[in-house]
Amino acid sequence: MQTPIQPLPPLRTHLLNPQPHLPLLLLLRRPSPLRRSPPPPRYLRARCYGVGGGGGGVEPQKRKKAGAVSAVAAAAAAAYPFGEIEPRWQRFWEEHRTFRTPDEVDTSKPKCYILDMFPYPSGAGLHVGHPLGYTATDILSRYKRMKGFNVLHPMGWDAFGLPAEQYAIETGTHPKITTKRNIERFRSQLKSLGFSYDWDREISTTEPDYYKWTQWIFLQLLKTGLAYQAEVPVNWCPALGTVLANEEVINGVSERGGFPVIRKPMRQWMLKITAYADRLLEDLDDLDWPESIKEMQRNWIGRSEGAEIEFHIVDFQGQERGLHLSVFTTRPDTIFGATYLVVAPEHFLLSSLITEDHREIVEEYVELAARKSELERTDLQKEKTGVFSGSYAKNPATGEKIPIWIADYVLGSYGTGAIMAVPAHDSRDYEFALKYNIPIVWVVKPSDEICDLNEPYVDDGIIVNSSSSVSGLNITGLSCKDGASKVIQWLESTNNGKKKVNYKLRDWLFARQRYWGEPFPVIYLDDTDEIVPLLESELPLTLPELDDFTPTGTGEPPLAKAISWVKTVDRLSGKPARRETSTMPQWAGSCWYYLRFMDPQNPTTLVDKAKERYWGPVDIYVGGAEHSVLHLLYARFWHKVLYDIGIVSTKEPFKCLINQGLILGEVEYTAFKDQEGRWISADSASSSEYYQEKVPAEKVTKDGDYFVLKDNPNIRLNARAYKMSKSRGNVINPDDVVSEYGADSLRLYEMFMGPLRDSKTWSTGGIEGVHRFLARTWRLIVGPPLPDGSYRDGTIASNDEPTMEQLRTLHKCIAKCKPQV
Ligand code: ANZ
Repeated sequence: MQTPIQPLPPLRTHLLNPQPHLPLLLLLRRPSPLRRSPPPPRYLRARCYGVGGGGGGVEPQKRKKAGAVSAVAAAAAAAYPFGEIEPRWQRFWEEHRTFRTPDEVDTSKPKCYILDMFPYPSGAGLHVGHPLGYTATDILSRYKRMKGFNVLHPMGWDAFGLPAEQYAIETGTHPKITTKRNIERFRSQLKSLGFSYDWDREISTTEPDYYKWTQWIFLQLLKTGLAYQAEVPVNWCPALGTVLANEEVINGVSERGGFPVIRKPMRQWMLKITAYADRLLEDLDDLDWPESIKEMQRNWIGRSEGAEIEFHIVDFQGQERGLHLSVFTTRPDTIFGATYLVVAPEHFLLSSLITEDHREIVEEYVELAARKSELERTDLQKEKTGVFSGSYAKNPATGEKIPIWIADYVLGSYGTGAIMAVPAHDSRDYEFALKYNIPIVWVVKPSDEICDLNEPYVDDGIIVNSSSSVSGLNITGLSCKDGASKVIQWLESTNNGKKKVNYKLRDWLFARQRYWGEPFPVIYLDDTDEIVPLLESELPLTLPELDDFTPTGTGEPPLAKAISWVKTVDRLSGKPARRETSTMPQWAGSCWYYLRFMDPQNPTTLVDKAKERYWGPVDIYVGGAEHSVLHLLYARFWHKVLYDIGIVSTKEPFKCLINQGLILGEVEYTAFKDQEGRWISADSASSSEYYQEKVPAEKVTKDGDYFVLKDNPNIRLNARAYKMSKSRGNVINPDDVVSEYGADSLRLYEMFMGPLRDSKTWSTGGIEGVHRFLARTWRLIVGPPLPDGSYRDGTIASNDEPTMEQLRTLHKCIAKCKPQV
């Protein structure tokens, strides 16, 4: 039975400070002093946690669900009534909206916007990896509030996406229902962990009030010419009658059913992210982000400076055929060494290049190449293959006739889809030239000294062998850099080419043939197919209700089944029209959510200008490294577009980025046995005749650097931690941990596991240790349980001045805790 609980008396600093964790722990349980008073008086009296008692307010059989509740954990729980303390404070925070950031804040105070990457509310609920970053940002947020900052620390849901739709296909449950259910579960899980989010700012990308502004941004992209349509290949599965997302295709077959998937061109919405490539690259320099993530973004954008060079096509006699082939090169300085050209098998000029006597063999080759992935084709280890086209080109620098080959190590999707091959200075070309007996001409050497080169020399050096009276070009003796500039000048003055910058980054395919996404705010006029954007006043264009989410079988998205929704009229002309049936990709909603958190209910604008100026940019953004490229690049792109049209005041959305490490499952031990079932030590178990057996942790002990069998220390074991996965059965559910040990134990344990950015292995033993530490802290403040198992009223803390002895102990402790610099 519960009796009223007294307020926690103000804690004396001499009790708060003995250990650095201690004040934090205690303060975590108290609302910020900047905000509200402590909870109403209630009698601080724990239930009986002794034999037969419900530890932490959770029934023993319920706690059992978490796995084997160890005797140690049960005993520790008996001394720390987290099941009473935690929900009480969580209720208090909820009732008093303790962590609400008011709509209007005192803007003379400094601000700190601390953001977690908002989760996709999956059916599986929270994972122990989620609270890792969330706890770190929670600690920071509470700290900053106490330091007098206005803190924005919101949470929401990135809730459009495939799983809810697949579930709808399988069960007929509307994705709206599944999403709502999953969000409720996630929310209650997060609340049970005691995070200090401002729940008044909660948003979901699936709410029409939210996606109205996602659609509005799309309209701005359309207006500025950054959204356009193009024919692009999609993954089409004829057997399933549907277009599949990349992640649904595994080794060329559908993940579901294993049916063949082909690439089929379809008209798709594209976003011109390439127009922002340079700015996306340059502005990385000023960001306080992990260098590895910046490098990944740089590589993804893949900027290459060089030249585009025109080669005239000639016949065997050297006669011009009135055609020319454009190549992209990053080494125009090596033009005198270009002894052949290569075009990709999918090059648009291929059929005009191949001569009749080579047609059959080329066609065969092209067909073979079409079956290979780009990765296979560009693998440096793979033997290079190719076929001669029968045509030649004139090297504009030497005036010489060089052969044109077709080879799949050149990709149709990069540069111009054709290269000038310089075997003396490029390893792939070298290997190819050796194989097909093509001349190799060295035009760069490492230094002035005479040296014989008999392998490709790919570095910079001094240019040799590079002058011609035919073209009048002479770069011999120059450095590669100067040579390249001179060649570019010459190309431009003789109309043979120009300076060119290329990017690996492609425009963003911005459409999915799916139901559960944002509808596009455009219509097509039936008579002319003209695209007409909706008026801003017509937003949001809401998703129509649909009962049948199965694919149409024609490649049309499921929305095509909403016939009365699709059929519409153009407001201005009154002409019959139809709506777009594909939807936006899941990335769309997460591209700008951090802005909406600043002003989540604004009905008239995406974000109020003054609020954006105060809160922007996000000061600290924490999330998994799996988003290091796409989400962060897309969000940066949209932010820059919004900057250009005056919606936001900063060039970048996220000032500081921190990637939390992965939490791996508990270490697993394996031992070897021979055919007779005898143990074999791991260091001598090289034979494949031995088989492996999993060994439970309680049978393992550590001996020096090795893990060995407890009852036979001569047998060494293998120890390894794996990524948590359902199939491995090593997933830890945070709910179980919270009910067994309390939220504080989970949070504190995750913070003590190791540096936030590192990968770490889960250890149930570790959490028990942390839990015991908390229990000790509890006993220090409240005192040990009374003989009947209950606790004293109030705490053993007092307002008395500390004695000299206490102060001495305190300061000795502070000295010990002082960080070692
Ligand atoms: C001549 C040359 C000489 C090259 C030399 C390299 C070294 P990045 O840095 O990745 O941009 N290339 C161009 N287009 C290609 C395509 N579609 N598929 C495969 N390779 C392609 O690389 C640019 C270089 O990759 C270009 O410069 C071209 O080879 C090749 F000593 O041209 B180079």
